[in-house]
Amino acid sequence: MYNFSKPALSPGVPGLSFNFNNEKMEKNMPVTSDELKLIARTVRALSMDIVQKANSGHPGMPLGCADIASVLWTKIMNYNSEDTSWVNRDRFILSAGHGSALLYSMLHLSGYSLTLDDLKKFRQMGSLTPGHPEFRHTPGVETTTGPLGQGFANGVGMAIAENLLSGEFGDIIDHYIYAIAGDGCMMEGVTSEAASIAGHLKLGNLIYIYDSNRITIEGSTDLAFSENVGKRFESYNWHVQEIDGHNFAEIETSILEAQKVKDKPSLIIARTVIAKGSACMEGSEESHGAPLGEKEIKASKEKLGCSCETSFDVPEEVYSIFKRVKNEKKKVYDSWQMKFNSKIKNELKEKWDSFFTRPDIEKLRNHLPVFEKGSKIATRAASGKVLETLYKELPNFIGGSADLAPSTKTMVKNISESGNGKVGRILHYGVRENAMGSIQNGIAYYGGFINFSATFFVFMDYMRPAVRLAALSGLQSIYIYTHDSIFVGEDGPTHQPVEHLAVSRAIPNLNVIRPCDADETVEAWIAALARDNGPTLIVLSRQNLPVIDRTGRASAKDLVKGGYIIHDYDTHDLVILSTGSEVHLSIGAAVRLFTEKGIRTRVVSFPCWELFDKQSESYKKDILGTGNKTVVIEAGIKMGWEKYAGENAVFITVDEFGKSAPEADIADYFGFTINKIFERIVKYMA
Ligand SMILES: Cc1ncc(C[n+]2csc(CCOP(=O)(O)OP(=O)(O)O)c2C)c(N)n1
Ligand SMILES: [Mg+2]
Repeated sequence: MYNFSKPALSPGVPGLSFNFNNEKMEKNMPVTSDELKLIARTVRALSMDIVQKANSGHPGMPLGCADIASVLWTKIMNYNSEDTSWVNRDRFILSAGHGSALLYSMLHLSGYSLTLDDLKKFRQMGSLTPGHPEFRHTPGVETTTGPLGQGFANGVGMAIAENLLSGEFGDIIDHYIYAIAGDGCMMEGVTSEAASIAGHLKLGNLIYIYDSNRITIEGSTDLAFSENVGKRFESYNWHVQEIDGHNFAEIETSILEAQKVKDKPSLIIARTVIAKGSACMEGSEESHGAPLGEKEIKASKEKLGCSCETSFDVPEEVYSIFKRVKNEKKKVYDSWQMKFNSKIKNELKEKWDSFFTRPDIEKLRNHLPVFEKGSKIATRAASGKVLETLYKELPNFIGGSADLAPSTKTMVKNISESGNGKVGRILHYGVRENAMGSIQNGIAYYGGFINFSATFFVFMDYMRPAVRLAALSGLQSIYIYTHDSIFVGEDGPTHQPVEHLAVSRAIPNLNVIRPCDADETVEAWIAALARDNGPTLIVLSRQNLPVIDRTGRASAKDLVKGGYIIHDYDTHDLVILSTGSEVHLSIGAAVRLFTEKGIRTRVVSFPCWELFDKQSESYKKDILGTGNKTVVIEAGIKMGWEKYAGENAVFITVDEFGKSAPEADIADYFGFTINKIFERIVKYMA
């Protein structure tokens, strides 16, 4: 049990001396504090019932944050539950995603398409109320959360997007991003990275409330968390306040105060009690992740003054308060629409459409770079050339690197850049891959922008949680991962990805594209731009690669089929499946095999498994060939290739860590030269 007499976690944060005047505030309130009390009590009862009915879930957080949520949804946030994609709505993120019962209760009460019946199906198959909030699944849910800290960082991405959009369209975009984050979020590393960059960028539109109940699953935060969070955030350049999270006036006043701070993100440390309002569970970690039980719920409802006989009981009065709230909010919405109609529809229509309609890919094609056949260029450099076009042609195209822009080739001249206190279309994320992925997702959740991030492929490990969530949430996040194999060379095995292609391909709904040359790199970008319901990962070489002469060969446009024949004879004795920098080696070996040994080798360029899997069975059969002799050539682990090549294929792959040595020596050591491939195949065919 938590000792309530303990001092607050972050005592003495300056700038906290409010002069609360409840009476005065009451007069200005469209919702009175008695009404707030009734709402919060109802939310508590609902949340207890939701979790109890499912016999699974997290009641502690919803009870502890019911007061904060009641103020946010009635008196603070602008939204229209009937137009969930309203561009200028305030965003709300439940970073402490385990408190989903709270979010669902609030969405139900405030008029979103979420019925009491939906709440009764919490955590059940196919329901609108999954265990943790899921974007694109439940109306009103802005982000997928549950992995702690992700929501916190997503909000930073939203704040960046809001900032850029208001830079383009003026005060037609002027909303806030709110979040509730718990002790767990505050401990996660991704939060520190995201908070650090948010403070540096001076994102004044961020207002985060920290549910500081000092309880996590194992018990008191005394076990593992003793820093002064307020001071920490102050040093990140955040505006910090500390309040009693159960005092409506303090909640409201602190948020209004935070709204006034334009040059800093705001953290409101709300001292709360987990399971507040329950009969015997207040302050107990046991309330975190298990139903309270019928007996405790009955006693708690009695204590709160709710009806104890029925569950899912929402007093008519609560619905009627929310109806009034809805009408008030509708006025704000309507006046915004008027402003929008006069300003955007007349003056800025074309520009607006260029943000909010999908790019015309065929038109874009005409502007994309063309590469000289036979010349040599690293695919990362080819991607850099593509970026120049994209930045120029698409005003809503943004992105950045985690301090590796010169290496990932993601710097483009004469484009606005982020820096101290400003956002730009080129984002300098600093050395923060972890937050970069999650911030990028936040931008994608927000809408209106197409955005990419860039780093070395090996450091994808630092952002895998975000990549996974982008795939789960169907976000158009584009990842540029360069230095894609052992051919990184002298930097050695720490910098040489080997298992990363397999790891990436293992994530459902993620398109992993490893282009073999500059032309395929262009097509990889086109595929990524055209895909707006899921992320795309483009894996690029550090080293120069020949631009394959396509005369008499399939066009690189066939990349869209995932795999296609790039070299062939009338019939074939074997098939090579290959990707990226190994494709030109495969073609080189195939030519020698034919001229010196009469062996006819089909080479399949196989840049994207996921796109290939979507092709017809007959196409796949045609490409993979009729014989049973297959060789896979890829500078990564073999895992997964069996699916296309069969168990008995020859795998020229890298199933160990790489080496620190010059590129040519590495190629020779691991068998990735035309000579070595030739010899290996001759032996195999014999
Ligand atoms: C990245 C991550 N690690 C672990 C968990 C499992 N988990 C869920 S809630 C939680 C404790 C969170 O504590 P807090 O945020 O204080 O929530 P409270 O118990 O106060 O509701 C943990 C460890 C998770 N969801 N995400
Ligand atoms: Mg907690």
